[in-house]
Amino acid sequence: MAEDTVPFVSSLADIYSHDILKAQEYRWNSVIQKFVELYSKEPDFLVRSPGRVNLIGEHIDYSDFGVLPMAIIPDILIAFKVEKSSDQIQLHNTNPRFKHCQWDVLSHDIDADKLEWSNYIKAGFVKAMNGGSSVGMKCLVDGSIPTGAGLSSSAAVICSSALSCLIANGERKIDKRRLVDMAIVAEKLVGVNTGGMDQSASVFGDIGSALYIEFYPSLKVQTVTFPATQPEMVFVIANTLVNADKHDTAPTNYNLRVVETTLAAQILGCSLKLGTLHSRNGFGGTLREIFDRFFYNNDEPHIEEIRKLEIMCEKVKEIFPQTDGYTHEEAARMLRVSKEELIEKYMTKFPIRAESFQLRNRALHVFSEARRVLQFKALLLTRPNENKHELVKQLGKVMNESQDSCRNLYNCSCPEIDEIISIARKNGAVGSRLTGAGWGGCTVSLLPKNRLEEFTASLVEGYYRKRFPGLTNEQLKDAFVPTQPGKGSAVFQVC
Ligand code: NG1
Ligand code: MG
Repeated sequence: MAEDTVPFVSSLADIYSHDILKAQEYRWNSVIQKFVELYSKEPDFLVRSPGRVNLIGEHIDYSDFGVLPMAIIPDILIAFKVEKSSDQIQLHNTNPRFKHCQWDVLSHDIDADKLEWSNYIKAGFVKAMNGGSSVGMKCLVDGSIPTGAGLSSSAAVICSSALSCLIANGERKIDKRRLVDMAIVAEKLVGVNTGGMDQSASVFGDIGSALYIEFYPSLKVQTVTFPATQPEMVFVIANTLVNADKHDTAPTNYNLRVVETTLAAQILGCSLKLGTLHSRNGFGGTLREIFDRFFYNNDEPHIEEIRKLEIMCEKVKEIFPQTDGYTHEEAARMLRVSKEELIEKYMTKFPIRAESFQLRNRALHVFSEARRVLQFKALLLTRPNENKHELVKQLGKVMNESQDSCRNLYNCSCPEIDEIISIARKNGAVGSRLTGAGWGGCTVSLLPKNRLEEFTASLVEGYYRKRFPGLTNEQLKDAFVPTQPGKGSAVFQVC
């Protein structure tokens, strides 16, 4: 089981593995140097929170089903100095794309309709200290996670800003679960009705392990190490370089998926007579709650979880026969409320737009993806002594099935993701899928290490050079993100 409080470290060797230590030391020193140039003082602390790659379990965290991500090396670093006598927060970023800003400690206003980078920092502050920092701070942010790539740059910013604020205000023993909870609510302030996967992975990450994260009935994180395979396997993240913007109001909107799955849960609850559900994501009970209640009522303890999830898929097909979606009127009728009530409750709290709700397909994706997570985890944990080839094949197969479901039932893939995945599977990947919210962003592939070169070359020629002929070699290097599982949030005190 993972440790409980955010570690304070005195050496970067406690955060990064040997092979990347030198490069990170160089980076951290440059951040400190830049801080001194800007503010003519050394920072008191540096905190960091990493991005994550989700191996499997896409778009099911907000339905309260378990997911299997791992923290990655790229991270957000915040260097800061506490200014007790000041009432100002000063914020700089090492990347000139993100403009300097400054605000009064008493007014951490956030306008969720405006996409400003400082909103993410403010949101972390507001939720960490119940209204914001009570001391002034000088901050410098440095990020190495590509933005809009499905690698949780936003969650990493919020986790590290909430953490900085707690420390600046005198806290030293910071419970990881508390930090995760703050970061989840903070992300909602910025306008995304997020699940809890990214924040949990960023805070709880562990060198060398993936994480199995459960949300129901409360947050539980288990580390899962990878079995040795012959040949050795690696996960590779390849970025489509197409931005996935969750704030746009297109029908592909992330918030709409949260509404569709929540509506499906409420309607299943009515049809299966499961009684009043507990509101968990601000709208109503989740599909996970439906699952639990249904089997509790039907008292069938002998059935395996995986089979139970298949049974839920059969129920979904019975209750939602329409394969082409449900209009507002139809959904309202099934829920036994008026169309106006439905719109008021589900469509006004977060930016969203929709002509119809794909209740059947979304619910089928959620229950079947939850099943795939259990299958994937079981494969990782069984460690068979023989037939390691078969294990790898099975892992790849589950990843591919996840991709099919994301594309066909959840409609969160896009042509660029499909293209990378098709090239990847023909050139060494045993499994390849989108990771994160989709609609652009990154893919993750599982492949034998000895095919890495061929795999990379095929994507460079078959995808990057064709789609982005002007890409420099430096940009091309950034298209592949380092993928060893890394440590979660940590604090470094500058002496
Ligand atoms: P990304 O795209 O990495 O920000 C989003 C959500 C997750 C999860 C995934 C889909 C936020 C901050 N994160 O991740 O909670 O739902 O999509 O599995 O909204
Ligand atoms: Mg994000």
